Amino acid sequence: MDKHLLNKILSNFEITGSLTSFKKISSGYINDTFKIFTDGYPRYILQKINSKVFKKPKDIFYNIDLIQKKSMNIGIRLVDSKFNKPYIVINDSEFWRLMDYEDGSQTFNNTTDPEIALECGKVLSNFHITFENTDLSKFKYILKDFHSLPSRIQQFNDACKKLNKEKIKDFSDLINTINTFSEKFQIVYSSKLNKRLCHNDSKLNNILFDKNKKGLYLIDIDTIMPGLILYDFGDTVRTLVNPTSEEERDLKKIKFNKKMFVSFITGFKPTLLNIEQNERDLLPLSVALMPFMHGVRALTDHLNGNKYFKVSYPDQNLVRAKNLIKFAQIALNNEKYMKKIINS
Ligand code: GN1
Ligand code: MG
Repeated sequence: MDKHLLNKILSNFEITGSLTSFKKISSGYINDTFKIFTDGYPRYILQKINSKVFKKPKDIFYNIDLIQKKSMNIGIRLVDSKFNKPYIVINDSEFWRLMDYEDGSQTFNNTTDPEIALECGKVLSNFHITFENTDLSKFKYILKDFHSLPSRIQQFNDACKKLNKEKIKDFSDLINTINTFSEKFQIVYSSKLNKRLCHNDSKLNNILFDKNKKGLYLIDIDTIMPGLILYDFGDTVRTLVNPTSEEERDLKKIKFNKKMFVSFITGFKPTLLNIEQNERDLLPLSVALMPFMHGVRALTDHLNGNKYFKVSYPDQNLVRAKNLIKFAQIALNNEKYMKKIINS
């Protein structure tokens, strides 16, 4: 990315000041993200939406617009383009959006600080209280079957079918684990649970904090669409109670930090008291479901030649898969404990 091109893109938005420098933010697996410094304030976050993943980027803005028309606040402030849209399109297919950068804000890839867990609980609870009783009928499903484990398993099986016998042997342990565990999660898809407006990517590093570590709001708004409370709960908790990130190769470092779970639940109380019993009952299982499903997706992508998630070395998706599936097993061992805390 060069400064000239960035200037060209920025010239399409209503911004204050002019570009002085920029920094690529590399934590996301999908979009291209840049922090933009200008000679004025606010600073900005610029993103190019990955159109291979998001085939209908306009749907993302459609959902956000629905929310904002009801004066519901997601926190994020999109900057209007000079054509009065919250994005611009260049070369016919590249969607770019610009957001105000929250001055002094920060995110965490992993943590063992219970105060942060408490704040995460509050932020996620706040999101769900805000969107409670939202009429979901008008919302677009941005990514079809995004959190459907049955279809993720189907995609995984399709990828396995293309492997030769030698390769199958290399992956036999992981394949067996996936086959054994996937049945445990069927109950999520056979239960008639409430649909709610969900963030659908509520992992720790998508929760924004101010400089004093107070939780602000959820960032990364691409996947806001109807879903189950389990998806959001499971995704936040999996990244919060695990002291290491999903990039860690040393599986011994993967743990379940009980203190973090208790602290998160304290912050999440308002939503916990608000949801139905059948949703509450499955929350502990969701802490295993989400990493399991992400692990299956990462392995599928590895087998397919890393076409979906960004990787910086060839086996990165395999490392993620082993890591995530390992955490899912640990989470299953902690199901009873989580149930006890949730019910207390
Ligand atoms: C992707 O790009 P990022 O990191 O926000 C993915 C999530 C996964 C995550 C892995 C649209 O999100 O589902 O949880 O990687 N998003 C999409 O941590 O596939
Ligand atoms: Mg995302």
